[in-house]
Amino acid sequence: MARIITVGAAQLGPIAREEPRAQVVGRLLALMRQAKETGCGLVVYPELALTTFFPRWLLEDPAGIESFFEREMPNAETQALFDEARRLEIGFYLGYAESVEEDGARRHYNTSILVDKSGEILGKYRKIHLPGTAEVVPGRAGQHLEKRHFGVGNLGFPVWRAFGGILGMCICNDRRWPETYRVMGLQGVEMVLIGYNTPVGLGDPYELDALTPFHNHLSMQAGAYQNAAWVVGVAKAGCEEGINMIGQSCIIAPSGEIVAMCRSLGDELITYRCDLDMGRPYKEDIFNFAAHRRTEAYGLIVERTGAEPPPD
Ligand code: ING
Repeated sequence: MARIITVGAAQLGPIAREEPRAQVVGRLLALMRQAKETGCGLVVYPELALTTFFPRWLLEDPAGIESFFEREMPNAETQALFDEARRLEIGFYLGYAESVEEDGARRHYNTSILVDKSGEILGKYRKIHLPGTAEVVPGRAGQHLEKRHFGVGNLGFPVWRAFGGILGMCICNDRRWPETYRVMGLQGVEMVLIGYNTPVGLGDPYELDALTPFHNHLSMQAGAYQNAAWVVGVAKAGCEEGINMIGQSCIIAPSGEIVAMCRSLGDELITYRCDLDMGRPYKEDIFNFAAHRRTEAYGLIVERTGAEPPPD
């Protein structure tokens, strides 16, 4: 019997800096209900789906910074999302800023969770590839200070048996790195869920900015095809606090084809009936890792030691 997941990519428009969590959760609930009405068993929200993309600013007041983070999940503001998921019997991926006590210290991560149809958290991922800088880059229109606000994720790239298949997660900049998909691909992943907040550009050099939408899809389509997996990429889009963010959220098949894409820069749901067995012919033939990959011949044992540029 075909293993079908009907997936909803729930793109969000801008979230204002002062927008109350309750108002944002109301938007998420509307998209969840729309997803259920269209037969979805899983809905995917963007990265940092509860707040504005605050790493665009140099924030220095500790209490102000902490106000963008969640110390528990679910919590008072998000419990309604978990309750509705249970009532509707629909799972979800949610990106948010996580503040946690670990080894006696307060740590901060750019996090996503996978929640099943009973409203239980199945799995957690913490963003590993943190783009930008820890310090302000003078003269730049848009700053990108994730290295200042988040620690590097310490959970690896796990996958989970869920929704009838093998699912994995990553966040935003992770999608640009082939290692992200390959580590999950080596674990047999069949669907990768990705939330992103991507400014059209950081203002320099313009030539790269102009290609941001192209690079967005290129990265995810390549990751999907080369690992024979579905990829669901979901944006927080539009002009958020004066910064233009790309949209074009999409659902990508293991063939690398985009099968559904958002057209707006606001809250918008797209859906697709994803056959998890569509990746099988690719995994059994062209990307049969056991039959064709030869790590011992690569020169650098990339899985174990990590490749370093050759010495000068
Ligand atoms: N955002 C961006 C991303 O990787 C970025 C950073 C912007 C990279 C523009 C390249 C060009 O999509 C996050 N949050 O990682």
